[in-house]
This record gives sequence, C-alpha cells and structure tokens, in this order.
Amino acid sequence: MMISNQRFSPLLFLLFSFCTVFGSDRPWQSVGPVTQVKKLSNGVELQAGKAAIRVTATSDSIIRVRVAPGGVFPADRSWAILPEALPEAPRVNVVDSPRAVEFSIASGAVRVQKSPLHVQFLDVAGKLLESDARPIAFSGAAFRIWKQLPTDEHFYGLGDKAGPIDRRNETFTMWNTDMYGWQESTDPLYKDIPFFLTMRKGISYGVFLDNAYRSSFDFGRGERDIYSFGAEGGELNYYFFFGPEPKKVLQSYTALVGHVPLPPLWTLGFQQSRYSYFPESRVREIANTFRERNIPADVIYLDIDYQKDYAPFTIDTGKFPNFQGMIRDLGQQGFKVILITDLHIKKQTGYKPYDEGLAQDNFVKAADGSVFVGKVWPGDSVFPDFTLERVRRWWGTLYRDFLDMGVGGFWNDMNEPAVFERADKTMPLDNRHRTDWGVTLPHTAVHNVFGMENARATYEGLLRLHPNERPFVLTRAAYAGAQRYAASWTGDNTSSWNHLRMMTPNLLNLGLSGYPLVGADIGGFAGSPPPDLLTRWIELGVFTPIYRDHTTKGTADQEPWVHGPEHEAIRRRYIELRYRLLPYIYTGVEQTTRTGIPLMRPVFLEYPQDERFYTEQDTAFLDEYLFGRDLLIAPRVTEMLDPLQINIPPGSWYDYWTGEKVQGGSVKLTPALDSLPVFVRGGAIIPQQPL
Ligand code: MIG
Repeated sequence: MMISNQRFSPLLFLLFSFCTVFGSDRPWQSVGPVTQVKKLSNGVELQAGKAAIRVTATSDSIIRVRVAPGGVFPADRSWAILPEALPEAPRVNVVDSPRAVEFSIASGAVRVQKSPLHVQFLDVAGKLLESDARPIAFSGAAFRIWKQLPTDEHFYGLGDKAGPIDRRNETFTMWNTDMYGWQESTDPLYKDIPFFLTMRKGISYGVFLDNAYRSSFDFGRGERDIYSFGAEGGELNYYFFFGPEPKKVLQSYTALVGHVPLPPLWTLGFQQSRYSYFPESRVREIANTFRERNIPADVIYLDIDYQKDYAPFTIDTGKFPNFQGMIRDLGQQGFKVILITDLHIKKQTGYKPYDEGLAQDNFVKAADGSVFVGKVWPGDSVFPDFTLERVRRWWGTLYRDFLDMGVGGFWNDMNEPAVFERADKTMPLDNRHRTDWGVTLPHTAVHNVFGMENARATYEGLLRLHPNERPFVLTRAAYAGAQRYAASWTGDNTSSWNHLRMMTPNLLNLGLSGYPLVGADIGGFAGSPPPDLLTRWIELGVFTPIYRDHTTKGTADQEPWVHGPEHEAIRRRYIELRYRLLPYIYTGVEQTTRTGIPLMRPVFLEYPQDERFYTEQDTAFLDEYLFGRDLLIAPRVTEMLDPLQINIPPGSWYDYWTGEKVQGGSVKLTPALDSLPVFVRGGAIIPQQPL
C-alpha cells in the first residue's frame, strides 16, 4: 500500500497539496494498482499490493465496497444494518479485462479501474454516475475516499445538521454532540447519520459509510471538483445505492437500516412541554387550561425537575405529593404523560439503579478498569454499558413502575453522551465499552452509537414490559438505525425567526437520512418567542411529524394561550387543523413504517424531474415541501410583508383554504399572520376527521 510507481508522482503531488490546504499533515498512503483479481459469486475480491478490496452486490440495487489495507478483513459487524436485511446476495457475472474489472446488477454496474485504482458506478445505460477521483488512501487508522464532483450535483442527508437543505460546498463532522444554543453553522450536532443521497438532472444515488467512528464529509468545499469522505478509525466499508429515483435510493437504504415502528396515534397529536413543569399543581393547571380553552392536546412532558436530586427513575414527592394520582387524573382528561429518564445514574449507595447496576457490573469503565464517573445533572454519575445486551435488558426493567402507573412514553436526553465539566462535553475517548460481539471497544468506536443503544434499551425494555402496547421513546442522540427505536427532536434551538426557518431543511434532511419521526421545539428552546413568531411556529408545526412546544428554564410561558385572544384563536385553529388531518397523518406515518419515505419530504422526492426543486438558488423555494404525497407546504418564516413566491409542482394543485385551482408553475401570495400557504394535489383524497 505505497505509492511506489513513478507514474503516480503528479497524483502524489496533488495528494500532498490537498493535505497542505487543510493544514493536515496526514501522510496519506494511497492504495496502489490492482495486482490480482478473484471472482466471487456476488462480486470480486481484488489485491492491490498489500491491500484487499472486496466489491460485492448485496441486492439488485446495492453495491458494497470494503477495503482492508493490510489484506485481512475484520469481522463483519454493523451497528446499523439489520442482519435480516440482506437475505440473499445476487449472483453476478464478473468481466475482467486488462484495464478494469466490472459487473452489473439490475439497477446499474460497478467498474474498478485497475491503475490507478478507481471505483466507479454506472447506470443501466453505462453512463458514469460516480467515480473515485483518486485512489482510496489510509493514514494510520484513518482512511479517505475522494470522488469526482460534477458542478450540478446536489447532496442531502447526514442526519441532524443545520444550514441549507443542499449540503453542497460544505463540510460536516459526525460526532454526536450536546450543543445548547446551536446556530446555522454549528457542526456537529446531536445526531449523526453517515448516509447521503444526491440529485442531478433527475437522477439520484446514495452512499452509506457504515462506520461509527468520528467521520467527515466534504462536498466540494475543500476542492471545487472533488467531494470526499472518511473516518478516523474502523473499517472502510460503504454501500452504494442505485436510483435513479431518489425514492428508490431512500427505500433501499431504509430497508438496510430499518424502519420506524408505528407510533401510538396520540403521539401525533399536540404535545406540550417545558423545562420543567412543577409542582404537581402547575402540571394540573396546564392540563386544565388546555381543556378549559378547548385547545386540543394529547401530551404533557415532565422534564428533570420531577425527580429527586435529578436521579433517574425517582420522584420528588415534595414537588409531586400524589404523582400516581396525577398521572391517573391527567389520563382521565385525555392526557398522556411523557417522562424524561436520562441515562446517567446517580452515584449514590442506597439508590437502587446504582446499587443494582454496580452489583451486576453494568457500568462503562475507564481505561484503568474502574467504573467511569462523570458529572451530569445528578452530580457524580455512572453510565450503563448500553452496548451490552444484558445491560440493555436490565435498563429496561427500570421502567416497570412508571409504566404500570400509566406513564405514556419516555424521553432519553443527554445521550450523546453529555458529560459536564469536560471541554469535549463527553466521556474520555479511552473509556471501555463491552459489546455483544465479545470485544471491548474504546469510546472512540462507540461514541456515535451510544445514544442509539440507550434508546434501544428503552424501547426494547418497554416492549418487554408491555408487549401489547406500542412504545414511544424520544431520543436526542442517534446514529443510522436509531429510527427503529425512537422519535427525535433537534435539541436546543432558539426562539428566533432564523431558527423557525432552519427547522424545515433540518427536518427534511433527517427524513432523507432514514429518520422520519422528528420535530423541533415549537417556539424555540432558548429564549422567549415574540407573539407572531410563536404563532407562525405553531402553524408550521402542524406539518411536522412530532408537534411539541418546548422551552427552557427561566423563559416566558410558551403555551398556545399566552399572547392574548387573537393569537390564541389562530393557534387553536391550526392545532385543530392538525387534529382534523390526523387520519391523513396517521396513514402517512404507517406508510413510512413500510417504505422509509418520510411524511415530511422535499418536493424533489416526488418530482425528481422538476429541477426547480433542487437547483433554485432562492432557499425559500427549496424549503417548500410535501407533507405526505398530497399536501404542499410553503413556510412563511420571516416577519416580512412582501409576497411569497411559491413554486407549484407539475399537475393541478388547489389552495387548501380557498379551494381555488392554482394555474401555472408558480404563484405569489402574501400570507397574513393567520395564513400558512397549503396546496392540495389535484385528484388526491385527504382523509380528515371531525374535531
Ligand atoms: O442540559 O432536561 O435538550 O430539551 O429540557 C439540559 C433539561 C438538559 C437538554 C434538552 C432539553 C431539556 C433539558 N436538557
């Protein structure tokens, strides 16, 4: 694995100039030319110097690429991919010629050019879709892959990222991070999903880098005509998904990493939260006010202050003298309660989760083998080793009492994991995690999946306790596959118009990353929204999957009624709209559980041939989206009074409010404060229910 051949010196020069540009002194070692070809039933294994490269078909639309720099492939392990997702690999016919080795599957072909080594993907007509721009390279444990970047390629996905919907011209890091008050260019955030899909001239493909180490993606920021991705450790192992339709790409990806389970219907209603509602009388007052004012709502959240000394699975009976009675009474009023249960266990003898966990050796260890202790809300805390099946089972049992009391769902926060008083905000990278694979891994290898395994433990635990009820878990951190266990929200946003604007591309990209059941804190978490902003946010929130109003400590009250009768009336009308639309929404979510196509979807997902929806420069156009297949939403996310130009997809569309047919490719509207532009696809049936 060395660049020894003279012919590659210009290439070598390029590589090193690249490194200099980024101030990185990484001595990249490129994989050399192919020296040997071995045909397999479903692909090919190549030798290139010391390196081995395995390119295989895993379905009729997915190709997998693995590279072992030393020639030996590690055990085949994935946190993300479902073992049952790859039933039978198709048989392929490998064609080996002096310059390249190549094979086809139903949706396209893969060609490996031998010298220099370039992996290339072609469509069914043999047209190049994607090609390495340089040979794959390694540097110690790190690796990187460089691809040619056409000027009109657009990129989506990567999970929880702020900023414009198109990832082009930006760089991103995958490292789950607690980011209070994040802004448009803050990266990384709470959830990282190393999957992206592209759009170019109506054609889409996707790539999933199945690697949970810290990884990074550069879509033409460092170099204008190259994009690249790589990780700091773990296996070079990625999947290529053929389209040509973006829907097909997303369907193949989600078939691999799993779908969201059907959530209970009530979780699709309006949810009210705050950090924190207490004491008990205040919680009852909030519930009563919703009912008195006839504002529909299904859920009240209790944040960390219901607990005794912030210790998970306890109740502060001073603040909540009749907790169980409160849950019951709220239940009679038609409210479900969702409780926060953070993963950090208070380090305190006499506290059952600590004693039990310690006795069973359930906690993450420091490098020296002692139980790792970090400071979080409860003070000194320990962390369950969620990567171990028996620990997940134990964690699940901790929910028994709450579940038996009638608590509706659970909220797993802080699971990046967040640790206070550390500059890196998380646990030491050399902490040790035991795994079900029988190997112990450093935190570096596990960090990005820790939150997912926490949510998994909760979800599977709830299912085990009440097998006939669909669990509801809300997680903050996630990795590819976490949608199998929990819904999610975009963490600590801010009460600003800009954050209302950023909600749409962020949620759309989560959907395009296989993570469909998501929402943002309506009204914003940090700060207090002015009345118009909260009203607009409640309007747009109707058309997001998880519809939850939430705010932090010390902010103004943020319930729908707080800004006087005019605002309250508008907000009530929109929350009512959400309830009228529940049959449509529930049906859409059910479809998502089978197809992976999110409820909240960019217009190009349905209309890939209409290039306006991915090539427009005006981000207002790009933030229009479809809610289900049949509703077009045009967010009004500024205080400005000038008209909103709205692109209308092909076919006939009708204004939802007036029933008027929209003619032509675009319309201009000046939506008053009480009006959110919504259009209905001609011929669609929108099932609705009475309030
Ligand atoms: O350090 O539980 O994102 O929604 O209200 C803050 C308190 C911890 C962060 C979550 C937020 C929640 C808050 N939590």
